[in-house]
Amino acid sequence: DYTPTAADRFSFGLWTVGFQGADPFGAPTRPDLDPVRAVHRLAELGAWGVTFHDDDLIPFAADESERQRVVSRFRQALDETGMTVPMITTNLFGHPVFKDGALTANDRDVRRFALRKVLRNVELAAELGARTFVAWGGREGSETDAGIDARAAFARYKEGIDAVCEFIRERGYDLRLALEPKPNEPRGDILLPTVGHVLSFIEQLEHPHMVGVNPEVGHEQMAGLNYVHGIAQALWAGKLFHLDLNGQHGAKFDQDLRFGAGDLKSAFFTVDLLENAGYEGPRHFDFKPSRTEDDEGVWASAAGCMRNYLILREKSAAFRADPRVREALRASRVDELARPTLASGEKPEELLGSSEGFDPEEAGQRAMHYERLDQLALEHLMGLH
Ligand code: GLT
Ligand code: MN
Ligand code: MN
Ligand code: MN
Repeated sequence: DYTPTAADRFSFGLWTVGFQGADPFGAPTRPDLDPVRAVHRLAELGAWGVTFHDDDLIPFAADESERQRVVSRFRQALDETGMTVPMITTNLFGHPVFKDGALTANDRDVRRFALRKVLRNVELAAELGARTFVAWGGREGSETDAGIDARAAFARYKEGIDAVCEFIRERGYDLRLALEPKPNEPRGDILLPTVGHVLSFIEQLEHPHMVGVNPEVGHEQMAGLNYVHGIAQALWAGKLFHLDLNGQHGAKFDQDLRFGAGDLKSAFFTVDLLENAGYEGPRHFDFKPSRTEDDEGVWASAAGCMRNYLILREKSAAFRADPRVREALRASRVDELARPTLASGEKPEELLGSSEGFDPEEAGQRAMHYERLDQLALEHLMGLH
């Protein structure tokens, strides 16, 4: 059966199961969800971790005593259930003060307020033992290029992330940052729109080793990109610190469907990659239960995320073990790509001088046999093998 356990390292944002169903055209369809109840319900379903924005737990306007009361009540729920807090993130998008961004807002006092909010939340992350601090720059962007000096915005973005890293180092916290790309929504255009943009931004930082990427399935797919290739590049660069699993149907608004809904074939190859590449981070779900659902539907969709992951994990293992698949992989020479192009010690100069009797006409006629391989993958996915 597909019952999740702590060893599967499944985690959920409080804002996922707590989503009340408000959208730009309609009011909430579900009542407020008590974070303590969310912890208990998620634990019962077999989740291992819970994640949250500061404001998901502590009301934006809370004073110090309310803050302490809320946090200690939450801690008690963690203790009772054995749930962990692997990741924390900061809400820098909800309050009107952030309507023009946070770390890259034109108004300097807004930037300073945003940075204080982040630093305060870093303290909470350390207090709760989180190892990853996600930064999704949802409002860092613009609707008009006239309104933003984009080069200055990158300088301020770097300044903000550098300051957070410096703070973590000075406090001696065991915490890494993961920047989450998204191409648009809520801003017309968001800075750091894709995995690739984040990877290149990280190279400009003062402490690049402390910063990685938090790629979300739907966000890459909104940009028409291949999520599997995106996380593969992040893994290759040693930068897949965390990830947001969900579902999306192509390039349209951010759907945040439960994992497995949307592009199922991509979900299959996502799980196949994570399970075979030695990814050891959390399997974090960032989805929104549809506003058509009641409380029961919320938990059914959360359970569905984990169940779909476990089913796909089993399908991936069966696919890799199938002798026909192994044969088809060989026929497509997939394993040959792992072999370096140059011989060990061979110089490009020597390559230039060697024709090797290679016949491009003959090579141009070789078939790759991907159709057969892909059909086998589909048949495994459809439950035939
Ligand atoms: C928001 C966003 C998500 C991010 C969250 C982290 S907030 O729900 O749509 O993709 O991961 O800030
Ligand atoms: Mn996300
Ligand atoms: Mn999303
Ligand atoms: Mn979202």
